[in-house]
Amino acid sequence: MKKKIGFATVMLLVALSILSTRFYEVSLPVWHLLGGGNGPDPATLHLRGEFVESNLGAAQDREGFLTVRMIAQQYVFVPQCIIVPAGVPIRFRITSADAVHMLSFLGTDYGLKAVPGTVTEARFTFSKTGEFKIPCHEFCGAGHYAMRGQLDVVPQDQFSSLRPGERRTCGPG
Ligand SMILES: [Cu+2]
Repeated sequence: MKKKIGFATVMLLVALSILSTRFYEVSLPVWHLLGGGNGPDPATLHLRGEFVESNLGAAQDREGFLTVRMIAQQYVFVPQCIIVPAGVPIRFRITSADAVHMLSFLGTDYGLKAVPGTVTEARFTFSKTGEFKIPCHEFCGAGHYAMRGQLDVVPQDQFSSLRPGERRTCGPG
């Protein structure tokens, strides 16, 4: 009798561990509630907090820094096209709405990892003006190879002449 209970307990524990692993893989919001992230909840990024749509793209922050906020999600970057001035340090803050993504700014040495539940922050200065492609370099699913954004680096005076709304994105919308 004792042996039977022991076996049943072990089987129950095995079943629970398999179930919880699956849960962990498919349900990031649950993982987040359990304390797995130190940043915004991937499930509500668009609804509240720092990464709501009106807050994305380039904007001057209170300290006078230019901050670019972005979301990476299967299989786009939001905004898809970002515009920044050349020659000034730019603070990037990025998170992911789903899987881990890796942005690389082609033609520069810079890259950024986007992790769900976490905000990655970095400061970059782009010395050259031009258009730089931003492919995803971390396999993130079926559409990974088509996942690419764009960075437009423009002269400082051109950027200064843009209205705040025009600094959000250089793409359509
Ligand atoms: Cu990817």
